[in-house]
Amino acid sequence: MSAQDRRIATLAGHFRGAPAGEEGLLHAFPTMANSQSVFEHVQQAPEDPILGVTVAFNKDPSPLKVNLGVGAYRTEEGKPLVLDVVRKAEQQLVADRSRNKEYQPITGIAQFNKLSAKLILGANSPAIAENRVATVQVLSGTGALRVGAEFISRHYAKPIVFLPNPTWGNHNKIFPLGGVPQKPYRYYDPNTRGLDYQGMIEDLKAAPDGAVILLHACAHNPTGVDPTEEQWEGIRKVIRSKQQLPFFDCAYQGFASGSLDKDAYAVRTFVADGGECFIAQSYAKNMGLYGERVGALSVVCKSAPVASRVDSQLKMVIRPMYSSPPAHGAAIAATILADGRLFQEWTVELKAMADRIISMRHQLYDALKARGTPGDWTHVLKQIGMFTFTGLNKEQVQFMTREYHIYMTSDGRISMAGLSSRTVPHLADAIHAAVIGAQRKA
Ligand code: KET
Repeated sequence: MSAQDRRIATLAGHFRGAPAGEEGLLHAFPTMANSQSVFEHVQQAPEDPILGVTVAFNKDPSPLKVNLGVGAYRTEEGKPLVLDVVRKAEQQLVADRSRNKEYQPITGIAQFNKLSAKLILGANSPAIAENRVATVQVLSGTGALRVGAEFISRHYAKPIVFLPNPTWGNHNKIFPLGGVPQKPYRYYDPNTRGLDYQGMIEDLKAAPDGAVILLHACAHNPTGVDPTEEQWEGIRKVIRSKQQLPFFDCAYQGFASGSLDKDAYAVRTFVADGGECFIAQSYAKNMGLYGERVGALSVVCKSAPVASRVDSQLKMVIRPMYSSPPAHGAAIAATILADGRLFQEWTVELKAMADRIISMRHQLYDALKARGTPGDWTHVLKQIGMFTFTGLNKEQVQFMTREYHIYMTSDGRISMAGLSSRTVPHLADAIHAAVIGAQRKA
């Protein structure tokens, strides 16, 4: 019998099946076909409060439907946008035959890490010059938070995090699962639709010395309410006086004001005082690289030797979690960040996105005024970044989805980046009807 014949004979044996006695025995095992699933008890999980909105939207056949749920930028035509500068960088990468698909280092592309730290801390940052920033490439903003949480749970003496109330809905899942229990601090005042600065300061003062304090670097999600520069100064003083550890979530650099430097203000004032902090950076929104999962985690330390040891321990967190990050998206970002001309083009495209969002704020405000919708809607103009926290309640949101096919999160948050001149009147009609309806009921 040739080697090939032997292989065929063995294969044929597999198809004939096992002898009768053995077969009966195998069927008695729980993971075999004829018994109940070992997962029979598993309950249906609810859809994600944000990404589940897109699931519901996709199922709706109505031509009127608008998705204002997830924070993802859309053009005036309602289409996802791939930045021109991203296409250019991508073409350069594809054309470069010297590139390969080898594994990346555990902490990703070194140049990407350097340039990400520079983007958030500023070109002349002493912390960078002194080599006391440990930066690792991670799976977008979510990955940065998760890796940061696990590092804190392993190496920090006060593993408890205080989160603003309200905050991005994933924060209070990421930190506990990363081993860091969470508590809220006061942030938003529904009466003024602004910052509850006094409440925030009181809660930070009442939090334990050394606690981790999560701060949205700019364009607070979901409220669109940011502290003023004076308020940031007050917040910094309390946090530093209590030796608390600031953890910045920076998912919208450039989206708040249209300027990358302005939106880095809060982070840079904290780093300027020489103290330590964590920074989670995402390129999902500002480069439109959502699905490429491009982000960085920086730990600003007191000295270069500490930063080097922190870097070594970040590797110990990452290696058993996902080994190493994907290459493509971070290579795009690094190409743009490294090339003066591409960087310049990026800032122009970023500003255009931020400006379109601001123009949607004015159009929506004007449309509500024109309809005489009861209430003060100036917060639509004042709030910062991708979202408007409308103040509409869960019932009103359900009404707008049911009657107008407008999809948004149940807390009344709308993504202004998902609106266009074409859909503003429809949204204004829906809000008007929801507000009038609620008044009638009351
Ligand atoms: N932080 C904040 C504050 C944030 O809003 C998001 C995403 C992230 C981190 C994580 O983004 P990543 O894609 O991992 O870089 N927010 C939008 C999308 C989502 O919920 O995943 C949103 O709020 O719609």
